Amino acid sequence: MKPTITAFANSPDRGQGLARDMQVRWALEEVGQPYYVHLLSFEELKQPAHLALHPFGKIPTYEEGDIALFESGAIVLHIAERHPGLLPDDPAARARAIAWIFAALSTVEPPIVERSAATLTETDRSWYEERLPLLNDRIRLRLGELSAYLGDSEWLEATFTAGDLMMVGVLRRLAPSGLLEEFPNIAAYIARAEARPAFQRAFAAQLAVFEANSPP
Ligand code: GTB
Repeated sequence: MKPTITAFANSPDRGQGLARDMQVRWALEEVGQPYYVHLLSFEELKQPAHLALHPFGKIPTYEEGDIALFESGAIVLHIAERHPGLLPDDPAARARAIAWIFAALSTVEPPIVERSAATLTETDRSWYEERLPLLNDRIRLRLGELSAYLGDSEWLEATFTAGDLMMVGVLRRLAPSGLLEEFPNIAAYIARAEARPAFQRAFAAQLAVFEANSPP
């Protein structure tokens, strides 16, 4: 059955593929699963129809038959478990790949989200100039650790997995910060992932939505 996902009708990222439907689209493209997209306005996100699907009124969601999911990590893991291509068959390697999904979302992402929130909502506050370097240092700590682990490897484990997909999805949000340039192996890792045909298809699909809904 063809699943339906939700995405922003007008993404605030202006088509950069930074909203989290991108990870879900990318996972579906990696495994060759076609999908429908239900586009929602910000107002619709908070309406009862969507809240019944997503308790926090956000995108993305995923529906397939009697399965209704929210949270990009849970959705990507579900896709990876249902289709070959994003999780290794070997149980130990599979468990490691799943650990990287959690690491991306619960260890690497929090300081990145904190920085994004500050740059979006706190630039006019008296403490902002003092706070930004602290937020950057928290991110540098995680990037340094990730960079040391990655070394010269192509992916986090022996092959590309859902763990890389989620990690790169998180790291891409740092593009405007200038922090990635301090870690050339992480910048190269992101570029490698972005060069994957499945990423390119997912990126083009979300960009097409932005372009279709933008005035010329
Ligand atoms: N933990 C959840 C998950 O991983 O699925 C978080 C979901 C989430 O934050 N969704 C956001 C949302 O629906 C969109 S992705 N927000 C609407 C709301 O809360 O009302 C976060 C996001 C938004 C915008 C940009 N951007 O403009 O660059 C990047 C990322």
